[in-house]
Amino acid sequence: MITVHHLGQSRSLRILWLLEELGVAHDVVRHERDPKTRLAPPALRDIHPLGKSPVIILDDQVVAESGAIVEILCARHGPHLVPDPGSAAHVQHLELMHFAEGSVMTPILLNLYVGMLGEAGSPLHPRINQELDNHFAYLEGLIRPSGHFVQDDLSAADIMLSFPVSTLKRLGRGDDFPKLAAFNEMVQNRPAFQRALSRAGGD
Ligand SMILES: N[C@@H](CCC(=O)N[C@@H](CS)C(=O)NCC(=O)O)C(=O)O
Repeated sequence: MITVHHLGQSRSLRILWLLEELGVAHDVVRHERDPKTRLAPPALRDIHPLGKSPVIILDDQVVAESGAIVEILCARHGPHLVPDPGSAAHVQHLELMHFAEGSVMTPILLNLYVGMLGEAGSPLHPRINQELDNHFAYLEGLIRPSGHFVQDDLSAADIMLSFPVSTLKRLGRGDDFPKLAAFNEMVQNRPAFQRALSRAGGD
């Protein structure tokens, strides 16, 4: 059995979505953010020392880090979501799996935290915006005519990239990257994504 520790309004929704796409039975434990700080509650530290989400319990083993969780679940239950090893698509897929957490999240988080500084953070915003544009323009250029990254159907990289792409709307940049906006729409319209949302408690 798989248990997913899901934090409300967080990137762990990707794991619930993946499990719904794969039709794999799982339990969901929802954790609420502190209403003031927006941080995870202390209960998540009882599950994993980092106190972050997603965390899953898989055969009694605690696994953190979205990319690792997605890879493990695809290897067990969804090899069709990963291009054939040895293919050029597999190489690009691997790059994007890492890009999703390792690159594009950096300017997104900098924007969030520096934004909290108000006026004091203003000297940093031009550089942060440059990097947001750089990373999102790269992703916009990778969307295939099918509306997906890498393959012409859903892949694990689509699932990993869905979270950073979803932040564009909140940044007020949805119209600047129309292919990414359409990708976001496609994700939200998938029945499995809708099921994941309802298992997550609506956000
Ligand atoms: N790279 C990690 C990031 C984990 C992470 O930062 N999760 C956020 C959710 S969006 C979190 O738990 N934040 C609450 C906190 O830091 O207190 C992953 O992808 O699993």
